[in-house]
Amino acid sequence: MEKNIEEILEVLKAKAVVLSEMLKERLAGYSDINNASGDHVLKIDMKADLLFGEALKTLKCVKGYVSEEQPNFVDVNKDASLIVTFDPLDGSSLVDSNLSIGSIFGIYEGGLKGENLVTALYFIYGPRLELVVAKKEAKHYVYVDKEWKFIQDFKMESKGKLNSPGGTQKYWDKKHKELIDSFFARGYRLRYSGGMVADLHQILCKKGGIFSYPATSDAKSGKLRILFEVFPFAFIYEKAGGEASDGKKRLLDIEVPSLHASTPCFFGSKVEMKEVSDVYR
Ligand code: AHM
Ligand code: MG
Repeated sequence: MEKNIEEILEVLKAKAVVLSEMLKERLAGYSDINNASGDHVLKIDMKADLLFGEALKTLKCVKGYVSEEQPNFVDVNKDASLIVTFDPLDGSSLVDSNLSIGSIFGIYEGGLKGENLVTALYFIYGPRLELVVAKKEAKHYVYVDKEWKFIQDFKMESKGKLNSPGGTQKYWDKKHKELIDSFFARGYRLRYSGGMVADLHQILCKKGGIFSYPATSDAKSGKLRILFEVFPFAFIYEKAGGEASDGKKRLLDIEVPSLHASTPCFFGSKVEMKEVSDVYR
């Protein structure tokens, strides 16, 4: 299985280099398509989806894949055992303003359940192209001189200083607002770009803090999608020594009701995550 995962990683790394070059043109135009979550799809979202999807289709070890930009599961080889889920371009509403965006992947052995996740990774397209890939550890790489160079294993401290609160504040419930306010009252600093890859990557790089995207009165299951965004980051945070929950339960233990389902989610270092669970349980 290890060899097959490496094969998938090599293909995704090559395509991320291609995508990062494509992003250097200002491809901020919209297509006339809405995806399964109702988002208006950018042309570059479709290109990214095609780039990764077509590459996965060439691999014998891939049973199939699900993309945020495709309504259904895509079959590849029925006798293979690995399934890939991906958000080909997360944070694409930031393309026009030239903020960092990313691509997020989960690799499953068996069905699409948290316990079957064997590898999770993301690419971040910022001033530099970087990769974080978690199997046993969460490993951080940078692409320089046509090579992926290892930087570090992420190891979060028990407590951080950053607060990254998602969702529209007027739709937060009272206990959530009090929780977020209490972090600020104790000196936590606001860090929120609107792209979860960059926001969660920053917390990992600074070794701690809290990112939240709660249930709100206008989105009862939150916004972020379990398979494309939440499970991969939950896996990466746990491997980096952090935690990830929906407030009540460990995220990797939640059910997946449908391919495009979303969930409230919290990611962070242990001290902040304990406060989340005290407020939400
Ligand atoms: P996308 O997949 O359409 O780009 O949406 C996901 C993004 C995340 O990167 C980010 O955390 C969230 O949406 C931001 O949402 P909001 O604009 O409500 O703060
Ligand atoms: Mg997304």
